Parts: sequence; structure tokens; C-alpha cells
Amino acid sequence: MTRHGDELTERLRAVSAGRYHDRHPFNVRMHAGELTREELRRWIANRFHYQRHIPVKDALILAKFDDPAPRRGWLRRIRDHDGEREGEGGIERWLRLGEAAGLKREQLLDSSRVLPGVRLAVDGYVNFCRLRPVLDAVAASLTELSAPDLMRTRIAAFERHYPWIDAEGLAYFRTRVDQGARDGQEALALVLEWARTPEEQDRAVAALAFKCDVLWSLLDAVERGNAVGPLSGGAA
Ligand code: PQQ
Repeated sequence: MTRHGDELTERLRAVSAGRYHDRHPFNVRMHAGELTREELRRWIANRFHYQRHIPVKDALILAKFDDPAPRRGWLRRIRDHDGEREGEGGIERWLRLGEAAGLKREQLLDSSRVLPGVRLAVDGYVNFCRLRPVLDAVAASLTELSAPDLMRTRIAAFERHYPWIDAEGLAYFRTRVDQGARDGQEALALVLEWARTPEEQDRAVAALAFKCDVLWSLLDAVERGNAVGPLSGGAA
């Protein structure tokens, strides 16, 4: 790798090391087995809001590519989440995780449990990818370089501390270990290719920091729960 590539990779890794949500108190409690059933269900229902918007933001990024090769790779991400047909893909696997945890899929699909702060965090990420140049939007996805380790920790924690969730419900996380690693490496190669000037490199680092903040804010809202008052229609 070129020297500029090494330096930028190092800067990006430093951002993740300091700000990635694996260190968020809610995740720390999840991994220690300290979450109640209700807290876990709240997390699953709210994280579904994030999951279902990932292919939307990926479609916005797709439209920014000029070349077929990155478009092909990015299209695969949308397929990973949406599946090739009904009943397949990451979104379906997340719905099954919800069911394994005792939630009805309608409770996830109707967004009735989505907290205001989660809505804003997800909107923030989608709009960032909608409005920013392709370099920034792709760099924001680089949290995925850290996600596989977190998935492994999470799978072990669920198996150990939350056996009431059927092991089959964990298929989402198992699939994401490899998908996340591959997606992260592909996105990193693009960012290293594109971010040549100091200004571009600063933008890539800032985009990753922003994305870490999105994930952190989402967990802040989940941790706080419904203390701000009932959600619209009292559906919570
Ligand atoms: N991040 C992206 C992205 O930004 O394109 C896509 C995903 C993540 C996923 O599909 C995930 O499942 C996912 N999961 C976690 C997690 O559960 O902690 C984190 C992240 C991430 O780091 O952005 C993603």
C-alpha cells in the first residue's frame, strides 16, 4: 500500500477505535448480559428502523457512481439486505430475530416502537448519503470495518446470556460477519483510491466520525427508552 494509503487507513482506524458504538454503555451492558427482555426488544425494534434504511441509502450511493465496477459491488449490498425474492435477505433475517425475541413482525414493520432520536439518527445518515459527494458517503460506511468483531462478541453474548432468544434468530449476525468484512474492505479500497488530497482525506475521516456519531446517538435514544413520553398514537 502507498504511504498515503497507510496513513489514511491509520487515521480511519483511530476514529473507529475511539468512537465506534461497541463501547457505548448500552452495548457494554448487552454484552455483559445485563439487558432486560424489554430493553433487548426495544433495541431490536429500533435497530430494524436502521436496517430497513440501509438499502435506501445504498441506492442513493449507487446513483453517484460513474463506473460499472463499484456499482456492481454496491448493488450486491442492496441484494444482501433485500434478498433475491420474498422471504430472503438481511431485512427478513432481522424480522426473524425480532420474532425469536418475542416481537411480532407487524410491530417492527409498522414502526410503532421507533423512538424519536432513532428516527433522527437514521434520517441523518440517509440524508448525509443523499447530499454529500460519493467519497463522503462511501467513507461513512467504513464503520463496517469494525462491525464483524462486534458481531462475534454479540453472537457469543446472546448465546450465553439470552438463551430465551432462539439460536436461529441469530442468523442475521452470523451472515453479517463475512458480509460486513467484505463490504468494509471494498469501501476502504475505494476511499483510498479517491481520497488523494489532504482536504479529501480530512473529509473521509470526518464522514466516518459522523457515522460513528449516528450509531452512538441511536443507542443513546434506545438506552433512554420511552422516558420522553408516549409515542404518537400511544402505540409504544
Ligand atoms: N453499516 C452499514 C453501512 O453503513 O452501510 C450496513 C450495516 C452496518 C449493516 O448491515 C449492519 O448490520 C450493521 N450492523 C451494525 C451493528 O449491528 O452494530 C453496525 C453497522 C455499522 O457499523 O455501520 C452496520
